[in-house]
Amino acid sequence: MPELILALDVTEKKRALEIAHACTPHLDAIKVGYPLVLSAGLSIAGDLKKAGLPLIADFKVADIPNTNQLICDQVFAAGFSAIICHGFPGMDSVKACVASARAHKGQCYVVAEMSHPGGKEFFSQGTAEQIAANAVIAGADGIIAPATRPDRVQVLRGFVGHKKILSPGVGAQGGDADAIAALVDGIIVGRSIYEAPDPAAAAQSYARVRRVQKR
Ligand code: OMP
Repeated sequence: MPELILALDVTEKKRALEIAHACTPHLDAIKVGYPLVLSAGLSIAGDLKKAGLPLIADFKVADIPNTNQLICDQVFAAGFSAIICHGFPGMDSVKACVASARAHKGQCYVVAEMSHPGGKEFFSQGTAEQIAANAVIAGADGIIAPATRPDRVQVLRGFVGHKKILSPGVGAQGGDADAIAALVDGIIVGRSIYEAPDPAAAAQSYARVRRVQKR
């Protein structure tokens, strides 16, 4: 059954913590990226950890192996439990993120194909498939694949087998949570929850995906 992951792209610390607190009963994890960390600092991880949920750091790490490892080590030391990296810098760069994750008993997810319209420009012609296959070889825990293109998620499932697929792009980007739920292991939802008049009610509504059986 897929997990519900809140993308907490809120740039005001107090508001971010309020939303996280209110939504926590309906969530399986919280994903934090540049918007919140650049405004509130990396220590936001310590504040959010009090909610008791796994914290995913979405820094889409995309550098040489040594720099990737240095970045990931900081992320895990701050209290995050997972890192998202890009796969296009190559297998060695992904392996560096996986190694850091393992050293900290954390997880590593690799972006295989992006959810926005421009995501079709370069993650095409077999590139996404190759990134997904590399993620498996590198020992990553799973991939990120687009809820906006369920057909592509199905193709990429063929490359990752039982590894996890976390899928952003539902709601604000047009993806259908119910259509993608049976295909993936986690659904990432941002604006449709944190911009809702009642974020907790929106999270509770999306939490229906947690009852969907995987195909
Ligand atoms: P909403 O579009 O507001 O639901 O947010 C989606 C979240 O998922 C944001 O934090 C994005 O940065 C992230 N995301 C994508 O939208 N598309 C991708 O292809 C990959 C990610 C991601 O890696 O999480």
